[in-house]
Amino acid sequence: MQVKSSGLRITLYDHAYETFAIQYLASTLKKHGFSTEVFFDCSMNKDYLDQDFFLTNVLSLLPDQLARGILDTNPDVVGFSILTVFYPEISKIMRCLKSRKPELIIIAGGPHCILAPSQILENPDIDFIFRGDADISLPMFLNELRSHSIEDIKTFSSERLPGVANMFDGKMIDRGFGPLLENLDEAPFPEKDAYYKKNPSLRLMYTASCSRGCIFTCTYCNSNTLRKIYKECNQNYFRVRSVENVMEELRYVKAKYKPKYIMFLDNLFASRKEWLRKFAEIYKRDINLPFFCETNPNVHTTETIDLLADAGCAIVQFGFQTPNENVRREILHRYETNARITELVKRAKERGIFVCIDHIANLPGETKEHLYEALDFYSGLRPDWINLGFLQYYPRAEIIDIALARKALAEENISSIYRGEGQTSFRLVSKSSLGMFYRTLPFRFFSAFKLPPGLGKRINKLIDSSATFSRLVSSFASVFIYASRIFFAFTDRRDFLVRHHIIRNLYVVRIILMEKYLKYAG
Ligand code: B12
Ligand code: SF4
Repeated sequence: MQVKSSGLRITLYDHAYETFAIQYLASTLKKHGFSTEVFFDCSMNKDYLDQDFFLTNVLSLLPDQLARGILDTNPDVVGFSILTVFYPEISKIMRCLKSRKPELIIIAGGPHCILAPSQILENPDIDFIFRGDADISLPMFLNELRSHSIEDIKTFSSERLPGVANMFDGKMIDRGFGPLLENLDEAPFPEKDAYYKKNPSLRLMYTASCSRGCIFTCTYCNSNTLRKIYKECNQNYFRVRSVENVMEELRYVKAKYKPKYIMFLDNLFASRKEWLRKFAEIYKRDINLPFFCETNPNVHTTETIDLLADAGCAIVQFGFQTPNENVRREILHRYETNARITELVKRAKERGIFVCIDHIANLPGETKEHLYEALDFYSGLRPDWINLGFLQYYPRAEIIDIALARKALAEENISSIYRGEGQTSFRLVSKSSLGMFYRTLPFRFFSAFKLPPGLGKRINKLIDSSATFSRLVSSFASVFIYASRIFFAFTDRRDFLVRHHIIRNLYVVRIILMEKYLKYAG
């Protein structure tokens, strides 16, 4: 079968959030002259899937409704970016697409394709996957598709189809990893119009990316896995755009979309002092909008925190994960000290920045003592917010071996991790031996870092001593935490993220009700 040689139509699917991969690939394909659409699925954020089945079902389009929406764009090729946790959901959409239009070519990329290619290619609905960056390899692939049959392409060499893998004669043809775009300034600015057209509230907060990859070695993180993979190919996965290029984008979007805030979604924002110094000066002068950034404490000092504050940083999010230095070093391979994080948080707060800390619970070998230690530490540190997450195992992550050695995982859990079914969400974690403790943990954390220290300690003691109070907390903690986060968002001017989240989701509700119960009903 050969796809029509001219007018090849590509639709890229995106969901819930604005995915940079899709936004950059869409603009790259347009630059290469391909007719490209983005189908933006506004369903309720699917990372809540496991948290609230009721809301997700009511506020998500069904896979067949999504397939119909995608097919309305009349594509020859449909592309998906797959995060591990979303693979089961996405495969349902693919199934519906293929059953409605068997000749459709389905391609996929993103972390799960890179990490679990053979498991993904077992899915007969997927024709090709892309491993690694596709800024260079996707246009090459589509050019081949313009002039060759898909059966021919399936046998092509890695010179013609770098980074592409597919099944042929029952075997996986693995062509390695896609070449990296070494100079990120060469990428066109990401596609935003399709997103803003569908959900106009998104234009209030422009999301931007100044870098790709990371230099650190955290055992639970994909970026570390990718860094190692590309190192083996003698390529440097961590790349940073020039300040000039970032500013050119921001000046353009400021004039075009008039955003109120900027959200920088890098793994490692401003990892180099000279870059940040230049950024701070030009950003303040030309952009001057409050911004959010996420970064690693190891690349910052009080001096760079000052630069962030001078530039107009309103919210900074530090990956920290646990205050137990041994656990952090031995299990997570993170080498920052508590002294450093304390110094940075203090300085950022003094400079008026809203400080969020990431904490990961349910680490291999975690005990109640570790959690009490964390409560104590946070009650002294007093960040403005703590994002409490529960460890999620991703394929090929080093922490899998550590967890196996410490018997926190069993061999039989591994295949479900590779199938994208290994979620350790709050619901599942709460069934573990520390279950009750974990169920009360969000409230315990909240009491420790947000309430006056004496009160926080008393509440934590009460949870320990009274089974009734503990049950009450575990039942109502999430509602309470959400409500208080909303309260703080509307009383703390800097916390624009949550305010934006609420506005965005109000639009989402309207869009979904229209699409689910009117446009694609029946
Ligand atoms: C920015 C970011 C976010 C942002 C934006 C979301 C997004 N999906 O872009 C926010 C904060 C919203 C976010 C949220 C989440 N994220 Co996130 N995020 C990132 C981060 C830091 C950078 C991604 C990025 O922008 N890269 C820049 C783009 C251009 O590069 P890329 O994604 O690698 O894509 C290239 C290739 O992979 C390939 N490609 C990708 N997709 C496709 C599709 C096709 C068709 C093709 C051909 C090629 C292709 O080509 C692209 C261009 O070269 C990564 C870390 C990382 N190193 O990737 C984590 C990461 C992707 N996130 C991750 C996770 C788990 C999440 C959450 C599930 C967390 C949570 N529980 O809430 C949510 C899910 C949100 C969602 N619905 O997608 C994990 C995924 C792990 C995994 N194995 O799946 C990562 C890898 C971090 C980690 N922990 O290791 N995230
Ligand atoms: S610093 Fe962040 S992005 Fe980098 S390896 Fe660690 S967790 Fe991943």
